[in-house]
Amino acid sequence: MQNSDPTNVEDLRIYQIIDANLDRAREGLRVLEDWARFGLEGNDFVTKIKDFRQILGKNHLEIYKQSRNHVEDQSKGLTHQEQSKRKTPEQIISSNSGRVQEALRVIEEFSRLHNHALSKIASEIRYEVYTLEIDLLSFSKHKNAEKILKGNDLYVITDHKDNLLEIIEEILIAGVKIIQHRFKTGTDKDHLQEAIKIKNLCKRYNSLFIINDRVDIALASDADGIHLGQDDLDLKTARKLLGYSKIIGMSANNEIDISNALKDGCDYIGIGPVFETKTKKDKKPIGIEKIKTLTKNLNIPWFAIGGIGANNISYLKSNGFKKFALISQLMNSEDPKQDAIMILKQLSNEN
Ligand code: TZP
Ligand code: MG
Repeated sequence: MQNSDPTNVEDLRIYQIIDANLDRAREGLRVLEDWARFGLEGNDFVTKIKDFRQILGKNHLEIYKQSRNHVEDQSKGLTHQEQSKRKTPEQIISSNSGRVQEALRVIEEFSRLHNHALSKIASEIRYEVYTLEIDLLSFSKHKNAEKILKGNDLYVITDHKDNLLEIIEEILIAGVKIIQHRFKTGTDKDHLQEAIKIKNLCKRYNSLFIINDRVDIALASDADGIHLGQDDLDLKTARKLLGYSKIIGMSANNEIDISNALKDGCDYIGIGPVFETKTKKDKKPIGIEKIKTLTKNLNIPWFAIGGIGANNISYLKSNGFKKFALISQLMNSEDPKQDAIMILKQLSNEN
């Protein structure tokens, strides 16, 4: 403590500002910590935030607390109309991170002259909270997408169709929550344009939107994730480019590919073809027994793919398969909505 004189009215006002803002910063951090703990189960975040709170707590000196009420606070209890508009946990994370950052900035400015150590601490934590906010939001987005992947058993992949958007909307109306855009022929411009249109549709129906093969198109269309084959960009590079908020899925059909995918933090796996399929004529089916062996101890979501449709889902389910990805069954359907409803019913059926 330097240059302080607690009998000086000026100083008391400054102490009160610091007292109020230490409370504000600690309260905001507590909101972030509780969401990290109960909402996200993000233990690393919890430890970090707790640490910040404790440092600020230790620096919440008696002289600051004692200054409380020395000056009547005319603005006490005032709320801003934005506060009542907050809805999602992500909005709460953002607004409370902002609150913490602002409070720390005030502490930094007003403690600079009499308590240089506190000013420095406030500045350091403020910078950390900028990163923390982005990381918490990414983590939250990733968790939401993971929940959709875990909670939904039907994954629909697109094909080239003149009325693709109509087909997709019908499927979304039926309740499909995971769509992958697979675009194999055409210009990059057309690819991106179609991707953005589908992404907007998926957003409207709260469904996950995943891009096949192309990390650049996934980024440009702000997709929820990417699906990579073994010959596409490797998972680590894709993760570096996409950041942690995006889902990364992989096609993996043998022990080595599966264990590598798991090691590199893959979010889900596609395995197939289960059966022969016109969509991938050159690929030999893996067969049910081999897939059973490969997935025995797999603890991330996995989707069987290849030749799957209403005619064989029950059979695959009786073999312990749970999640399915399909293209032609819905892309070539006369009534994609009714067919999607029927398949979803088959999947929700316990038998
Ligand atoms: N990967 C393995 S099989 C396959 C892919 C992309 C195609 C599946 O298409 P369909 O029409 O559902 O058999
Ligand atoms: Mg591919």
